[in-house]
Amino acid sequence: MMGVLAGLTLLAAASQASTLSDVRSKNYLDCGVSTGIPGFSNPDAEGRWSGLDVDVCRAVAAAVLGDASKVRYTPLPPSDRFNALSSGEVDMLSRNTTWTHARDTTLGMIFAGIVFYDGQGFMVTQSSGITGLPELDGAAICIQGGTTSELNVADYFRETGMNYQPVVFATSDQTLRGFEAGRCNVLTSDLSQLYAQRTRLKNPQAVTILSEVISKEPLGPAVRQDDMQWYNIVKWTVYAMVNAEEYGVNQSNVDAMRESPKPVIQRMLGVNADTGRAMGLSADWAYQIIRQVGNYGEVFERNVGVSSPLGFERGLNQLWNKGGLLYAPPLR
Ligand SMILES: N[C@@H](CCC(=O)N[C@@H](CS)C(=O)NCC(=O)O)C(=O)O
Repeated sequence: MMGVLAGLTLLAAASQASTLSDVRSKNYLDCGVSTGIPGFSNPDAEGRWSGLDVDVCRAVAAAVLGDASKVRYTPLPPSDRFNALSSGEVDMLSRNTTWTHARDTTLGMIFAGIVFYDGQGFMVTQSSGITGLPELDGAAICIQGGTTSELNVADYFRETGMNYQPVVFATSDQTLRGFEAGRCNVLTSDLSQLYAQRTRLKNPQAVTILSEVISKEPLGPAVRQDDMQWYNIVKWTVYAMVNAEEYGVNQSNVDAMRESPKPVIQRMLGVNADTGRAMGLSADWAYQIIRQVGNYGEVFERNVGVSSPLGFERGLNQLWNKGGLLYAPPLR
């Protein structure tokens, strides 16, 4: 009897998903990204991906495989992204995806953190003369289907009693081309994506991004619900990047910081503690993230910050002790 029970327990354990061992045996991470949003996940002419969401994939690969370059990127339009995750086609999603209740509870997936606090905004042609939300009444609005943007705009116009004409496209490229071709005077999406799309316009001077937002769009990576170990790995990868910024550890000083007398830094860098073992990782997992990819602030500035083409201020995406919302639980 005992033997049977023990056998069953083993079977149950064996049938549990282990994304970590899959990723280790493939020796690369499959990361689901967008089809192309500059600053977030975007391929160059040689097919090399970069962006804030891409750096989250790279950070997970650094933590798990010790090598940030061991990532395969799968470009996913909004309508395919959740199936790609639940079917196992990708190991994680890191793709300007908003954390919502329905996505967290009905799709077999779970969000592992927030890497960009965003909100839905509107980009308008200057020739439309629109300067604020009340003037959107009656407008034709270009939107990408399968997004929270499509749902929020419907809520907003119902709530305000205004009218609009949705012009819905499947890909971001089509949405932008539709806007450029005059199918609509207004394009709505997350502000991050509007700033990104504006850099791709032939004449960026001819548009304005309105300052108001109509929603909360917390963007972050997501994993499948059936693998708590993997969930912890992705979640703590994001937290390690935020904690590293808070403790002043960055790509250029991380080696010197191994000599820091501060216990919190020693622990984070695996100098005299092993915070990796309980997640199935090596003791230097966070060191590898910081050395190869950087802390959150470095990743933000490089990809979307004020001196990047997108030009975002930190705003809500600043650390909690500098007036923003980024607050990572302690690494201990
Ligand atoms: N954050 C929103 C919108 C995300 C989204 O997919 N936005 C479009 C607007 S530009 C996009 O990224 N498209 C890129 C693509 O189709 O690959 C969501 O999670 O639904």
